[in-house]
Amino acid sequence: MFNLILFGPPGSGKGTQSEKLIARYGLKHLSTGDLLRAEIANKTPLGLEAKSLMDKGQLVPDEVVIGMIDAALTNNPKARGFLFDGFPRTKAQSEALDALLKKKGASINVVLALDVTEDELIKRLLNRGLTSGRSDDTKEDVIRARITEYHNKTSPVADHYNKFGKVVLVKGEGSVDEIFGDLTAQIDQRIDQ
Ligand code: B4P
Repeated sequence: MFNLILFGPPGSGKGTQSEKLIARYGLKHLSTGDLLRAEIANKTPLGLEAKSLMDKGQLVPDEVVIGMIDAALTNNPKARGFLFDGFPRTKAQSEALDALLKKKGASINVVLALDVTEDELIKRLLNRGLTSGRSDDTKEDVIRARITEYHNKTSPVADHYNKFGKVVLVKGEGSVDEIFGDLTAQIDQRIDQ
């Protein structure tokens, strides 16, 4: 199995690059943001709880997203590997992920961390908010709250995987294709073709 975490702050290009990476490598894409938005669209109790937190720019509780990932790993026993997008977002989530993968005799192969300045993040997300209909992208104070959550709760995830030498920083500014080229160069060094 080849398991990759695409890491970075909100708006760094995780969703954008994930689409291209799964097409290239045939990995199963697991985006907790997409899974949560599907719950919201289906108006499930979990979706309603998640929406109120997401609209404030806060993270949803660890047990909710860990449960989603656990189910997705169980439901895809034949996957050649997984691309984790927007997960893990806390140290507890990263420890839970390591334990879930260990049960499958697997682990995280690499964490590719997209590096983008804060001004650019805010510009991109406000711009997406003009057309996406995503309520967490329309207000600058909510976007800033998401970035603060990232600094406080999510950056420890990189520290966790850095201890195992698994984090590679990739420039996240430039054209989508240039960034894709840098990401694939890192993956190609590590994946069995
Ligand atoms: P996510 O859905 O993960 O959303 P995101 O981090 O905002 O988006 P992403 O990083 O994928 O967007 P992209 O850069 O591709 O999370 C939303 C919310 O869900 C969180 O705030 C949280 O509340 C909750 N949540 C999700 N996972 C959770 C977890 N594990 N634990 C707890 N809570 C969780 O795109 C941004 C924009 O940039 C796009 O418009 C794109 O077109 C543009 N863009 C991309 N690349 C570009 C480039 N190179 N140049 C210019 N623009 C670019």
